[in-house]
Amino acid sequence: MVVLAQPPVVDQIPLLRSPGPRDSFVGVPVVDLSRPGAARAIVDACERFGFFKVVGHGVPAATMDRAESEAVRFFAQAQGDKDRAGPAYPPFGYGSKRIGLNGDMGWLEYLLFAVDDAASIPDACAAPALRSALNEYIAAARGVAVRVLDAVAEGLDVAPRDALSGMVAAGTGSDQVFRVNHYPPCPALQGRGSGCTATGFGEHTDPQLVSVLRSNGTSGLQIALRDRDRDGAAQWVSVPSDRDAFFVNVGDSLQVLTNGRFKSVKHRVVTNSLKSRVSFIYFAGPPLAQRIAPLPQLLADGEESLYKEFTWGEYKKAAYKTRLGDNRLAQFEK
Ligand code: GA4
Repeated sequence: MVVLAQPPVVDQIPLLRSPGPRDSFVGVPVVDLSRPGAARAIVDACERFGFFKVVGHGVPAATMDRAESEAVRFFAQAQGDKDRAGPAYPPFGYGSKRIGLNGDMGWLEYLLFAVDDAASIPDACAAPALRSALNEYIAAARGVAVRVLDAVAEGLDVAPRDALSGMVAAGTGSDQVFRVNHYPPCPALQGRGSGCTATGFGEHTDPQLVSVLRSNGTSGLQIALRDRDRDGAAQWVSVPSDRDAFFVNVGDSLQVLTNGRFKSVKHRVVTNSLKSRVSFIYFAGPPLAQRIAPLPQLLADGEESLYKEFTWGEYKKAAYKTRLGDNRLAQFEK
């Protein structure tokens, strides 16, 4: 019998040029949620970058630490035990390397959860200690998303102030998703040249309203600046990690609700060749039946929506038919 050697798994993952120290982005807007002026600062950051860092959030370090150590414990298990918590599709659970349903691959393993209205993951989805640590964390992350969306409404002078946060708050039937990503170091890259790294999570925008991310102290997250370089190429910059802060992404739905005044931020994660990265992302999606259209108060006289009408449920269904890096909003532009 002839046994054919499998190509190394890393060969199935798109390689990227490694970010150099010059690419570290010192200009990430920092918003202190506990200070007056936060609403204005958030709107400014959403307009310029679709991305910002949140400090002064009041979420106890213990909540983050407990969730992180339970997640690390989960990923440290034998592969067979982790596989028993999967697959991630359908509907939710443990996944490794495959992202979505259409062939995207990344150098990561993850847990993906549907979150119910009480900000809890389903009972069967994780062992009790992990579930309880994650539920506490998810409730806190939802709180941050609600405060951020209240601040967006305030900064844009939209009434009522819960016009956006009301799509996510408890009791609204919002469509929330939570994921824990683990990016192991990628030793197979050593020897391929210092400029080479693997894609952890390929470039994409998030379909929801906003996403709230927190990671351990390992770098890897990059965002694309709104301005392209002189050759028209995306300018990727590395976001310095901060385990005490949250990072907020504007998603496609908030882009539409602001009629393009905010743009969803393109982002990706590259592997760190030496250190594991663990990140938590809470995706604040509206209820499935929510109509996604520009808030009337944000349209100037005679200004029309740039987008065709759709509900969040319709957008989500369309999103799952796309590849990660696709421009998902393009099919809804007028
Ligand atoms: C990107 C944001 C969230 O991680 C996610 C992702 C989802 C998935 O991993 O299942 C998608 C991706 C995300 C958008 C396009 C589709 C669906 C993978 C993919 C190729 C959970 C989400 O809601 O949309």
